[in-house]
Amino acid sequence: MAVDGFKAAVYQGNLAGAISEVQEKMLESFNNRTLNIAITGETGSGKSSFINAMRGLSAEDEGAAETGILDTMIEPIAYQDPVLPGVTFWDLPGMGASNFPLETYCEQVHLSRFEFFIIVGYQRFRSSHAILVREIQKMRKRFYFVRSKADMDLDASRRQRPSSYNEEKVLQQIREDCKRGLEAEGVGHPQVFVVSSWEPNHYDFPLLRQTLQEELQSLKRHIFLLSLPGVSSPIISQKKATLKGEIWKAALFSCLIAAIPVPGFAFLCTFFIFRKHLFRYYSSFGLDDRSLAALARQAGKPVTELTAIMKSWRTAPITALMLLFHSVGAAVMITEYSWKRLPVFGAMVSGGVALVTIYCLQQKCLASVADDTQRVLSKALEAEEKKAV
Ligand SMILES: Nc1nc2c(ncn2[C@@H]2O[C@H](COP(=O)(O)OP(=O)(O)O)[C@@H](O)[C@H]2O)c(=O)[nH]1
Ligand SMILES: [Mg+2]
Repeated sequence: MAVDGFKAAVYQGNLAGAISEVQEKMLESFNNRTLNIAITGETGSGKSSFINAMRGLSAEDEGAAETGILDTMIEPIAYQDPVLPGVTFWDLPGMGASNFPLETYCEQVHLSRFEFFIIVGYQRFRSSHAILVREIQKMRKRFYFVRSKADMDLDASRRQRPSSYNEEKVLQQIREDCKRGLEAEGVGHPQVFVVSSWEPNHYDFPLLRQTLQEELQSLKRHIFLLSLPGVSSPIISQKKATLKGEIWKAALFSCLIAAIPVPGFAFLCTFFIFRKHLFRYYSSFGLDDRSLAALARQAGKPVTELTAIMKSWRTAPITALMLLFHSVGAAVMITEYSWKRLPVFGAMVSGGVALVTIYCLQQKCLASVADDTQRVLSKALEAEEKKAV
C-alpha cells in the first residue's frame, strides 16, 4: 500500500524520510481517489437543481435529484459526475429545514465526513453561510461559494431599472457581496461563482466547471495530505506504548541509587538518568537536532518553525527538575535521617519515592515527546498542503 513506506518511516523516527515518501511516491496514489463533495446550504437555495445542472440533467430526467417547493430530505444522497473522474456530489438536507435547525445542522449531517464543499446560497450572504464557512475552516478543508438563481436577480433588476440595466454590473455586485461576507469570516481568497441552474451555459457556471476540473488534482492532493496525521497518529501511539514498557527499568535503577545515603548523589544520578532517557526519546521519535535539521531541509522550512511548536523542550526539563528536586531530595533526606536509626526502612522509603517519581516523570515526558512528534510532522506536512492549494 502507498502509505506503508510513510508509516514505516514514522515508526523508525525518520520524519524526513516520511516527508520524502509523501513527496516522491504517495502523491501519485491519490489520483484514483474519490472526491466527496458536499452540496450544502439553506433549504430551497437550489442545491438539488445545481447538482442536476452540473450533471447535465433537468429535473424531469431519470436519475435527477428531486427538486421543488418541499424539502423532505433526511439523508444525504450521492450522485456521480458523468465527466469528472471520481467526483461524487452529495445532495445534503437543507440547513434550516424543519428537522435541521441552523445550530445543530453541521453535526446532524456529519459535515466532517465530506472532503470538499460547495455552499449554495441565494439572496444575501448571511449567518447560515457564516456557520458553514466557520465549520469548514475549522476542518482546514476548502469550499466554493455558489450564489444561485442569478436569473431571478437579473430579472428583478431588469424590471426595476430597465433604463440603466447592466447585466455584468448586477453580477459583479452579487459577487462582491458574497466575497465581502466570506472575507469577514477570514476566508483569504474566496472562490465565488454566480450561477443559474436554469442556464448552465451562462454567467459563472462554465467557469465553475472549468475551475473544478482544473483544481481536481490539487483538491484530491490536499485532502490526502489532510488525512496523513490520522495515519501517523496510531503509529506514534504504538511506538509510545513500546517505549513505555521499558520505563520501569530506569525507575528501578533510580530507586536503587536513591537508597545510597550520600548527599546529592542520588539526585544527580537520577537527574542524569532522566536526561539520558529524554534524549533517547527525542532521537527515537526523530526529534533530535540532526533529525530535525534533515526534516526541515526535506520540508523546505526553517528548523525554528518546527522547534517553535514543540512543547516538551519547555515543559519536560522544568517539570522534571522541579519534581526531581522535591521527591528525590525528600528521599535523600529520609535516607540520611533514618539511616542511622532504621537503615533498612530508610532505604526502602527513599527508594520507593524515587521509583514512583521517576516512573511518573518518564511517562509524562514520553507522552509529551510523542505529542511533539505528531505536531512537528503535521507542521512539516503543512508545507506540502500549501503546495497543493
Ligand atoms: N429561477 C430559478 N429557480 C431555481 C434555481 N435553482 C433552483 N430553483 C428553484 O428553487 C426551488 C428550490 O430548489 P431546489 O433545487 O429543490 O433547492 P434545495 O432545497 O436547495 O435542494 C425550486 O422551486 C427550484 O425550481 C435557479 O437557478 N433559478
Ligand atoms: Mg434539495
